Amino acid sequence: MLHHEHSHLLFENAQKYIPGGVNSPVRAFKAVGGNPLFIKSAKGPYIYDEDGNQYIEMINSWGPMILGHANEMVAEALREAIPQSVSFGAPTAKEVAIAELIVSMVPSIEKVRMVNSGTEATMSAARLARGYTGRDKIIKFRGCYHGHGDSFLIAAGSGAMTTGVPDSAGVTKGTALDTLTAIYNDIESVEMLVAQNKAQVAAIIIEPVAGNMGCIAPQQNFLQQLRDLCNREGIVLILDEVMTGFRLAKGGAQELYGVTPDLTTLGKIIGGGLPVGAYGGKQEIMDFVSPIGPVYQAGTLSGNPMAMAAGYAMLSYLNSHPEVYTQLEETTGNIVNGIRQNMEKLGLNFTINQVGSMFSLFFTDQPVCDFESATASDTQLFGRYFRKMLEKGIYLAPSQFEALFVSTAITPELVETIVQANFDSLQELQK
Ligand code: KE4
Repeated sequence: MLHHEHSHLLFENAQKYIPGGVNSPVRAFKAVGGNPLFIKSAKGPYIYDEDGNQYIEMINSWGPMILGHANEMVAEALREAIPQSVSFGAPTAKEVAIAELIVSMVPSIEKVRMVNSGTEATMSAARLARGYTGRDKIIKFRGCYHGHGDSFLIAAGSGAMTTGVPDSAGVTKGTALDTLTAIYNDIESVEMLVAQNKAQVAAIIIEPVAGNMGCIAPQQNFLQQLRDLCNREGIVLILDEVMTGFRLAKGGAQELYGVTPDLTTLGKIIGGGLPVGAYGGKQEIMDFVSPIGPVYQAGTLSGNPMAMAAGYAMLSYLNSHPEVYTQLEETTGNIVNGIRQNMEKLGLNFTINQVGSMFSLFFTDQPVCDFESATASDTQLFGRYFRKMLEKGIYLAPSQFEALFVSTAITPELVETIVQANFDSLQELQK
């Protein structure tokens, strides 16, 4: 039995000063029960809590740590940057270098603006689409999460689902009226909203592979159908690749599925673990952004030298080592196949969705292709499974409605350990 006294004490104290004791809701373990672990350090595939327990890491900071924790190349880039001072609030050469690199890696991005989080990226992209089209409404999908911008906290996924309330207090009726929600993988639901709001929809924003209601892939040519609809109706197509960008391929999900958005939002991996977001796309649209266009957007720490150093090191490595993606696909496939074999042995038939190095085990025997089918999962059973895996030293995302992320630090031996822990946990759940 693992001991968590230090985490418990820290959590008690944290709750006196921080709402819920955490700086982001999903970390509070509300969806799985028990108290959150306080993490002290991490290295490669391992993460260590304040009580010295070691876990194999499957969250990887919700995506950024694609090369494993404390990657030496990223650390070296930061060590080199620190002596120059850590922030200027002025243009730097590194910002130009990373912008040029992103443009070269993601063909649909002709110009890019750096911000400090995925939320800022999606908020800015939505404002830009409205400014560019002169229209007010945004279409999002039930269960997709695009950060905590007001326009997106309607039928949101991820942490919003751990509180049992996918909407948020504090979002005005006016804002909510301008956000229309469609059903993932259901093009008719989108076409209906567009028809009912003729010439009023500025943008459709989607996670090209959903990760915030668990991992859900776009079916057949769903993304291309959205692309065609946007072309017909003069709507800006925004692919929110905060999670999938530089994770599913060098060029993200848009490379994998061959769909060209008008705007792309980025985060997570782009900062190598430091706070970075970005939005970019067609020059014709991006030139609407201040100071050359009428759409204002700004940020004190946008393009921060430390974040740029870490992000540039990370992206440079991924750009010159595309074999990382085949390695990640293979490792993740081995984990998923192992879990499938476990379920066969145990007579279980839970659903697993995998895309590249993202996957989710849903505690339902039905296909999971949208918010409704995802929420048919047995979240109580997931909570028990989560705690058993934690006991066995496997650190999973503390919610059924999150994707797991595999890093290159996961070796074949660790795949075996993860698969064995899964078998033992599923078997114990049957008792
Ligand atoms: P941030 O503001 O958290 O950097 O990014 C928001 C965001 C935007 N778009 C997508 C597709 C995202 O997945 C996210 C953030 N992802 C969650 C994990 N599911 C962040 C974890 C958290 O909220 O603590």
